[in-house]
Amino acid sequence: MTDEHNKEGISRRTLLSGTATTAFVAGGAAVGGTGALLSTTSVTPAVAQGSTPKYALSPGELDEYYGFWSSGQTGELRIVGVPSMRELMRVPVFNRCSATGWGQTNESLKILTEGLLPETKAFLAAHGLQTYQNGDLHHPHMSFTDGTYDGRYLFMQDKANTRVARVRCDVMRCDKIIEIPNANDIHGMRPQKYPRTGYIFANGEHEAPLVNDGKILDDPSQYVNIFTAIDGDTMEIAWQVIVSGNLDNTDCDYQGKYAFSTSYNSEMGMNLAEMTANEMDHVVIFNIKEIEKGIAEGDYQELQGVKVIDGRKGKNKKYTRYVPIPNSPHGCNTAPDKKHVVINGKLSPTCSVIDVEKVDALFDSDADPRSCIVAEPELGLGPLHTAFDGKGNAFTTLFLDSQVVKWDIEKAVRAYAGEDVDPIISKVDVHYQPGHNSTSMGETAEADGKWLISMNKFSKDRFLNVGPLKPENEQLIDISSDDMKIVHDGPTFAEPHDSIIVHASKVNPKIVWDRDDPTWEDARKQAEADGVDLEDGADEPIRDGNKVRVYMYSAAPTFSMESFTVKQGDEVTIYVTNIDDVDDLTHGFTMSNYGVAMEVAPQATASVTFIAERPGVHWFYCQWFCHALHMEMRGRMFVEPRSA
Ligand code: K7E
Ligand code: CUA
Repeated sequence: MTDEHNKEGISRRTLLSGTATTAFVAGGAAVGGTGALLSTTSVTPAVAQGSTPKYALSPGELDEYYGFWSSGQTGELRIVGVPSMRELMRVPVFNRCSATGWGQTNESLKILTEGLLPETKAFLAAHGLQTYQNGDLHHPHMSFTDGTYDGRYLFMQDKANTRVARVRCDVMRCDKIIEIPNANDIHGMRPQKYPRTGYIFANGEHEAPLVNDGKILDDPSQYVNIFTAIDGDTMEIAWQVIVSGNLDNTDCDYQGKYAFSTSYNSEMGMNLAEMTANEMDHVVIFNIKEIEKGIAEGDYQELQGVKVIDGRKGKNKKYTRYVPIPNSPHGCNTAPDKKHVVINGKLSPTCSVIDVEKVDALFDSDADPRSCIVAEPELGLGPLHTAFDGKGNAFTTLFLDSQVVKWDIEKAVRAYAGEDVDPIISKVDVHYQPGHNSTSMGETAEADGKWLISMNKFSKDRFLNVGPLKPENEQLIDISSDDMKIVHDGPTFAEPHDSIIVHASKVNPKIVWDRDDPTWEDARKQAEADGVDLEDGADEPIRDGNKVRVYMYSAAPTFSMESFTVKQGDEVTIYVTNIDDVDDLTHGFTMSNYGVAMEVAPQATASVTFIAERPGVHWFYCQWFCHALHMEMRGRMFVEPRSA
């Protein structure tokens, strides 16, 4: 890196305040001399040249990979084809979805409400709500078996409302959402890689009093943070650990022994100056077996029904170790070599590399916590996240430099040991300010080194101007050779943080639903109690006091009921079963002027409940274009006025 380049980097740092900039420089100085110099770095041009890029698929051609994308504050999961970057589907999770009725159907409301804490339900009820209407989904990750994706589930967190959700990969629908007690604002989240998932590790980012009931307010000395292990099969909380400092991102090893969490605020500061004051923050290493043993032996307190172990700094060295890391580390990424964990420096221009084989000694022999660090290359300004190609190389996003840097892990280890080698292979400009990146199969032992996605926070001039709010820009980079080639710009709506790229052979969703799917278990039971077969529907509404249940099936282009009559004020539940056993033949049910709409995919049952408070004639219709006579697929609800 030339001096001029450095100056340019510094000017870009106006994104950070003066305080943080000072801390940044301090952090860099703190590790000076340990990393290699950047003098021989070559910056590859941002535009691919030459032959037709292999990302371009012909019409009808299928992608080689599924991309599972977060959507940040939009709250949904997205499925993107890689390498084409075509958005294939949006899976509602923490958001409210107008198209599918997620957040309105009884089936989705059950999932959205059953995992909420009692006080949350009471809080929401005071606002006339059954569940939150927003979420902040950063990290989607697939379940693992033996170090690679197994195609069972996708897990994801909600930083906004402290939840963790699961999506079934067989139908690509969310089936579980739980709120995490004791913790605040789940940020980093990863599934256990080995032997299987197993645990979902979830970081509470924002510290607060452990019982946060208002008795303690502005007394940060009594604030803690909580690391949570969730059982991915049952979606119940296995245990929690109290830690010192906040928790940012997390990952775990390929041996099933340790999990690692970065902390950008070991100071427990309450403002920017305090949070960035220390030259060193830390990574917390969690000893999974010892924590399990401590739980089994009763070394915990029970809080809100959860077993909580004390792993604070200096408390109990069996459970946790605090490894000093230069100022404000962010990303935490385990390499497919099953040996190295890369901690991304953010305010420090370095990445710190932990050797998992040296972690045992930290717990067994009280070794210096830093003795597990085997490399600390200086990579550029603002390293946030690292991905891998499975060939010994790492790819780190440099937020402030607007670059991705490719570097050799083994050379970084040798340089740290004193050898005169430069671990940096190449850099590529990205547009602009990248956060996460991901490589094809890169967070598994089967990393294949074909594609890298740089998930850029700013798109500025890369697309037609759509007003002050701009899309993000996700760039597809060919990493099959040493000079990284950007082959595609992919605009996305607010705001993907993270993504994973999963080979299509790992995922095999159903074409139509199975009729015995548990999703509509409640509808099945109610129909049985009413003596109705869901697939046959009922000829008339079934009245039960002021509760009315309407059972119909849909078969293109008709609903089994042309009309039905209810009374004003009735609580009406409509059950629709789509009996079309045909690939892609989805119907919908919209009750006009009632704010009611839901999707019913082939062979599914969906239901919705509303109060028939508007008298008169109300058309219901199918809102999913299903047939040449789709417009004709409609019927009437007659609501008799109360006075009549
Ligand atoms: Cu870096 Cu929430 Cu994973 Cu965003 S976090 S970039
Ligand atoms: Cu059924 Cu449109």
